[in-house]
Amino acid sequence: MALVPLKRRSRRGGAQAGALSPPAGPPDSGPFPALVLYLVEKRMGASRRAFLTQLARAKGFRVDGAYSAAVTHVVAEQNSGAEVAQWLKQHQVDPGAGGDPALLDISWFTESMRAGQPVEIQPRHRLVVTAPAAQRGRQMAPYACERCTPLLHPNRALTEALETLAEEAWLSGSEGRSLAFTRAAAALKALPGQLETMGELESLPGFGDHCRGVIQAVLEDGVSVEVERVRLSERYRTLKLFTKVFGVGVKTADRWYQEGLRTLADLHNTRLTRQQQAGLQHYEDLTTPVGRGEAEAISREVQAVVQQFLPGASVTLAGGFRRGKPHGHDVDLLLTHPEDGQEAGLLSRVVSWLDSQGLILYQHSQENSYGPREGAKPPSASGHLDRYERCFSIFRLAAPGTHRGWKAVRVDLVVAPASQFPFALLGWTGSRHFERELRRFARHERKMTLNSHELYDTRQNLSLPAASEEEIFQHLGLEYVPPEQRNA
Ligand code: 8DG
Ligand code: CA
Ligand code: CA
Repeated sequence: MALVPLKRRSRRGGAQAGALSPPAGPPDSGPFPALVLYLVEKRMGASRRAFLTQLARAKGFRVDGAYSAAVTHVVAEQNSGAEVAQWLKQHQVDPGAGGDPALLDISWFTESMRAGQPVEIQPRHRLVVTAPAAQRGRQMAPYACERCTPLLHPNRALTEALETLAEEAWLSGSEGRSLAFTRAAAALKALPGQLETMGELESLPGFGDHCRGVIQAVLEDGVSVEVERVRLSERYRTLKLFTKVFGVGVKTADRWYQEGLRTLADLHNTRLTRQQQAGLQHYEDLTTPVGRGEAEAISREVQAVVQQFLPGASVTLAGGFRRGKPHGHDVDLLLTHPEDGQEAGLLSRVVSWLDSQGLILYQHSQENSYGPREGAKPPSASGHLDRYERCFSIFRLAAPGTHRGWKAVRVDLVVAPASQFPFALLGWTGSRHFERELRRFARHERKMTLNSHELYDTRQNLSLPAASEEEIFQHLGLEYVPPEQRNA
């Protein structure tokens, strides 16, 4: 099916008929005179709406192009009941002129088309209109990507306690448990005020008994004994120490711990990869936070080299710095060029040049493995990591005033073609939890798969293009969340 770019589609909304919008329906006639259908264009798209309209009319249904009080059945695809109700409120041409149409999911429509006549409306066909958040005791939206999460929030002591447990679970290989603590912490980060009573947790999603217990302890005693025990435990401290070495994951750190290794000095007697050797050699620098000024200096340096090899190409600072963090553990830079394909080969030239100037202390590159056939099939829903050409490196940044005159800084360089850039930017801005929640929302609420390359609609079997992050949120039916509010 041909795809209509989102921008053109969304301007042609609903009641105002556009070039592709179906004209107003015929007068009451045909085999089903009691029925007047209206198809909601939002998320269905103009071309699919036109196609479905034609199909229904060919089967004798009356389908109106404009919404009016005559409409008896409103059919929507991938919209919640609340969204359709809201849409109707905005597009009511003649308020109060009667008309209490059934709000139906597309499943009712497809079953009716198959039957050649309107099928009886079952509860599963109806879109449920839930009360707006304000009427439900200000229940917080369940997905982090539906909320604003600023960098600074008033519940730091509580979130740090939960995040310690999340980290401990992650270091123990319990991803599910880790995620539960992370989700609870993320909800607290979105609260505008300080949490003072246990009762306030009722409005937050994702708080099980364990999380509640931790919160209660911190609220009542100032500390959670469990959290303090974790913080002091030898295993937790050692695994944290080891996983901070560039190139060391949980499995390796755990193995070293089992083998009795406890300090960085112990690591000198074990076999290390080239990456881990570099990580150990520059441990102190790499565990010292990178300041925004340093990140911007590196970004300018890379921009100058990029321009030299490919005029018109750009460098964008992503990751935590784009979310407004003043410090980070590394610098994430996205390279692109306005014309697809021009960016090919750029990264290796840039890295070679920087290397030849002695500006790179370590690097390993990965080629782009996202082939042209890849876009035709849905990307893996669980695949967190993308397939862009990239370079994981350690830069030698000039640091005047320090005893050596330079500092080692971790830098990730990623190259994305312009057509995928908004997806890469969204994916590499983070936070990691915000990204995970976006993908979970896409999958469960929209039957779409999102990754750093594309958004794929599994119902329509097509990839939804986007020229900006805003358009990706629009495709997902989410309100736009600016980078500085993605600190979940
Ligand atoms: P920090 O450096 O300020 O401590 O934190 P951050 O900037 O938020 O985290 P990060 O570890 O640098 O990751 C930035 C984003 O990049 C994060 O949302 C995950 C995303 N990302 C991808 N693909 C890949 C990948 O292949 N590897 C890594 N490490 N991160 C990826 O979209
Ligand atoms: Ca980063
Ligand atoms: Ca990074």
